[in-house]
Amino acid sequence: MERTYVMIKPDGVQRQLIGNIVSRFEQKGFKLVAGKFVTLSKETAETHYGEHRERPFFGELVDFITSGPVFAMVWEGENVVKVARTLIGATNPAEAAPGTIRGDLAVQVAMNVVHGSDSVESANREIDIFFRADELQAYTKAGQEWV
Ligand code: RTP
Ligand code: MG
Repeated sequence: MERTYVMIKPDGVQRQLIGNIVSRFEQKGFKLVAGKFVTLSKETAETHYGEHRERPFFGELVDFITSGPVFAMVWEGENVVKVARTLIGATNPAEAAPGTIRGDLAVQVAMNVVHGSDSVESANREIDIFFRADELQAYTKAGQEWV
């Protein structure tokens, strides 16, 4: 089954939006298989966002994502990488549709409350950065047959 990496950023944690965001993924029908509350080191942040190393906002992005704890998660389900990105909404909250997480809960591009992997390859890479294999839980989610 497909998996994706989702991370509630320091702004989402500090605004007490963890429950709201986790709820949306649960209600959609995805299964939480791993979660942890961590503060990223500069090295981990630079590895995670490595594709943006040459971008002008890279320094600010790393400073922001390391500024406080994040809530790191792995979600599992059919087509979960793509659907999670749809639930999250456009990168710039000003362009994110109402009903999406960023459309409903954020204003600024730098503080857009949540990260989601952009491809299956990115998801596998990012899950490996944040979780050991034995931190991913296997269990039967009630109601699985309905979604
Ligand atoms: P993320 O990786 O955090 O899920 O966001 P994303 O895929 O929607 O967007 P991405 O292009 O990967 O950019 C990563 C994060 O960098 C910040 N950003 N700032 N100032 C800017 O123009 C700018 N552009 C991007 C955003 O916080 C974005 O989430
Ligand atoms: Mg991205």
